[in-house]
Amino acid sequence: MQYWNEQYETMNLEEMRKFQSGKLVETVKWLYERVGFYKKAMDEKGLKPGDITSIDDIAKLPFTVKNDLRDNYPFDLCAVPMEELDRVHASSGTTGKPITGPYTLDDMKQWSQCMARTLWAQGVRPNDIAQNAYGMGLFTGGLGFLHGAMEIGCCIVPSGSGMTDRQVMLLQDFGATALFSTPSYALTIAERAESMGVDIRKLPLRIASCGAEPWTVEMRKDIEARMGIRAHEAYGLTEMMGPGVSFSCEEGRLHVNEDHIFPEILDPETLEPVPLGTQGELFFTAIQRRAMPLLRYRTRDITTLVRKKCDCGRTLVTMEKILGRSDDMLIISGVNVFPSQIESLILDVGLMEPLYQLRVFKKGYLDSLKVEVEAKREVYDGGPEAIANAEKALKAKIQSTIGIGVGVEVLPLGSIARSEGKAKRVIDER
Ligand code: DLL
Repeated sequence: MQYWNEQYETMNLEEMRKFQSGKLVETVKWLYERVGFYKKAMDEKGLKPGDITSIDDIAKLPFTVKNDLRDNYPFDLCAVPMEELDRVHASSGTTGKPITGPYTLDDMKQWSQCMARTLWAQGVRPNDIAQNAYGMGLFTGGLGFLHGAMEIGCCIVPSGSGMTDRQVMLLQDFGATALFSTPSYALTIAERAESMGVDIRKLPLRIASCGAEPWTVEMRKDIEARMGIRAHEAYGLTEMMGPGVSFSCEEGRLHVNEDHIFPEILDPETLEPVPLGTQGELFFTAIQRRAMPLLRYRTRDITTLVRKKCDCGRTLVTMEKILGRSDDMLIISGVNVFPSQIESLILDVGLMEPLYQLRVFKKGYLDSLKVEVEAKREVYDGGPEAIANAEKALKAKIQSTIGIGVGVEVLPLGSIARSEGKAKRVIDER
């Protein structure tokens, strides 16, 4: 079979809108009757559940932002009592308390289905052996992929993240055909294999499903070439279920599971909808979940929604690759810059590895940027002159493409911390 769930993956727009409308109406009523936060937010707008009759009414609904989750930590936004929950995940929460992701048993089933759709579209089949190198625990990556792979019925090697030498050994000895990991960890594994003298391209591995952090097309191609595989993409966030919100198909386009998670792109300044095909900030409404469905949740992720016939046959709306999070956007000499744009250029120059960090500091009143990056081995082998030339080449490329002057320093081999999960790209010294 071509699709995991043909009915929803190939539904025509009119039917999808009808389906989404029904689910939104149910969800709004569910929340209004059970979650004080949403009742108050709707009352303040003079809205009653009965005012929401179709998905087109979504714009009337209140927004939810990350601080609302913090203020209501851990379970005040939950629509069901704790004893009716089946699972709680949580985001790592770099500052303060984490964001909680509670699920009912039915939410768990939906999540598994969304993940099975993801993996099926990416070519995972029951006879595959899947090494799951996402962090297994509160993070939604490891267990989300586990549930999807269990639905499909392939053989799972739950290696978790870390112990990279062992990951390489397992790839060799167990012969995984699919790898699940963040893109930066896939790269760490590829690099470690190279230094162990193991050629992953000669192993049975054929696909990877990567996500949880922004990565560029250039980075994807780099992983594909080093491992001799096809690298696919998964996108999601703890607040909406974890991975399984959108997935790349064989055409490489990211389809949103819009029968579960309804996407909107809004202008981040005005919070007004932008026309399809225009870049803006992604907002999501969970229209089928029951433990803690969020309305119009502000993700901070910047992308574009596109509704165009996909050769894979799926009609689910597609999103472009995430450019970055608005929180990670830097303003250098008055120009907006995302780390992913620098990543593209690092790889484009052809002399560097996608191992980099961006140091942001104050120079007078203005923010300045220094790109610290590792070069390819042959550049180091060429000595100081080759290194200086590589630095010059990247500096010139950034100046001519983005139009900003930045410092570039090629660091000694091995100085950038290798990622085992989400890579930290920005060091903020302001
Ligand atoms: O990272 C869920 C996930 C796990 C997705 C495994 C894919 C694979 P959080 O830790 O809550 O959840 O982080 C969510 O990570 O808002 C994006 O900013 C970023 N992100 C996730 N997937 C992608 C992706 C998981 N494919 C936040 N491309 C999101 C770019 C991504 N950014």
